[in-house]
Amino acid sequence: MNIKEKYEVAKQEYAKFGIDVEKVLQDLQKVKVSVHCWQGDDVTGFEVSQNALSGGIQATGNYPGRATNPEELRADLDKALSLIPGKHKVNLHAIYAETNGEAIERDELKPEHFENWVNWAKERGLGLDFNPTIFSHPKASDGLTLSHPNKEVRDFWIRHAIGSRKIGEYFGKELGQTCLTNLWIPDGYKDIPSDRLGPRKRLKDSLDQIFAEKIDTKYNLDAVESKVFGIGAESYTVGSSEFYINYAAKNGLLSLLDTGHYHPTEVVSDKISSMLLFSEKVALHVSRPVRWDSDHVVILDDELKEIAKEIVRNDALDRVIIGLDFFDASINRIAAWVIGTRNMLKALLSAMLIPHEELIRLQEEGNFTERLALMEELKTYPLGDIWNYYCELNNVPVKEEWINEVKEYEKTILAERK
Ligand code: RNT
Ligand code: ZN
Repeated sequence: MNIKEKYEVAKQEYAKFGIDVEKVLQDLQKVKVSVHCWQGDDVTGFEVSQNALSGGIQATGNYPGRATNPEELRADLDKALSLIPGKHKVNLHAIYAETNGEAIERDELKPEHFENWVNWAKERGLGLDFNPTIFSHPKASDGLTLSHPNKEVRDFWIRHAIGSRKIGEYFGKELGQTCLTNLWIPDGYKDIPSDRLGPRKRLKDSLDQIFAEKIDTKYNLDAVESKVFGIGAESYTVGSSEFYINYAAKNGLLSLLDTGHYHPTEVVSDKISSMLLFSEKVALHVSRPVRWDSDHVVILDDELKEIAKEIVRNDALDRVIIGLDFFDASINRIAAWVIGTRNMLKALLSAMLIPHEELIRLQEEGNFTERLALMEELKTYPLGDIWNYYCELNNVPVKEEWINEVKEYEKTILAERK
């Protein structure tokens, strides 16, 4: 049987539950995942005076072939995107600005420094998302930025964050797709603080200044990303979950939930429904924490599938903005993008192939035996046959065929890099 024939058989299996697989594939085709550019170069960026990665995050490994300039990074993204079904978005950080060899301070960055990215995205019909880079910088060297006791430091980062929102607005206008501009800061303390309120008050005040100017939400949406701890900031994080959820709710911003930013027994899949009850939209950074916020490549594990179920089951594909956030420098970086993004899409497809109404009914009736039995049986339904056909439809490699393409690219392109 060929791919199409297997698909036709699999389709019948799902039709038994009243699932219209053709419609499922149309829905999946509309999903845009925001693919983070920073997997391609270990969160390095193109600044003239390069600063080591800081802020309590780490990319470990030294796999050869890292992109070291905008052309290489875009070529690598092109390669990765050619192996992923669907049309997606690319997520940029301020450190990926192109300044023609001129040292431009972060608080001086303007839309013009992202013109090449915009032209590249336009040609491909991609959307762009954005992030101010509030780490890896001398003004963040003591681990404090927007909550810094020194007003000059705060003001510098406030200016950068305001400029970033304008860059987001520019992306939205130019590309006809709303940009999500997400703010994350590393601020925190290694050891037990003697004042928890003061820094949070200062952060609140900084955010008030950053978001004072309204930007048309057709072009730009603002999100704030919380965290529980970082390396070197183990005892206290200024921008905690409670801080940002309250701030976002009160000020009409989006909360961004990163799957690596909670206590290990807490899961983002359980948070989505609560967020959806109180906010129009919520944003995600899908990552894979291994023992800590390690940002491993996303795999098709239970939590990823559970997150996808929450989005699909609650009819929230247009309310949950899905972004990826991992950076593994120990494996081929293009493969990392392909694996993580294909898995995100597979998880969504898998969620779309579940008879949710039936399972909800069983729960309502208190029939937990059948609920569990059916949920377990569904795990071995022929998802793969549907996925393979979807890849074929999208003219991207089926199954592991994409690996050869990455190998070839590694041999001909990456191996030539210094
Ligand atoms: C850090 C946050 C943040 C970064 C990126 C590079 O813990 O997750 O989102 O990973 O901005
Ligand atoms: Zn994140």
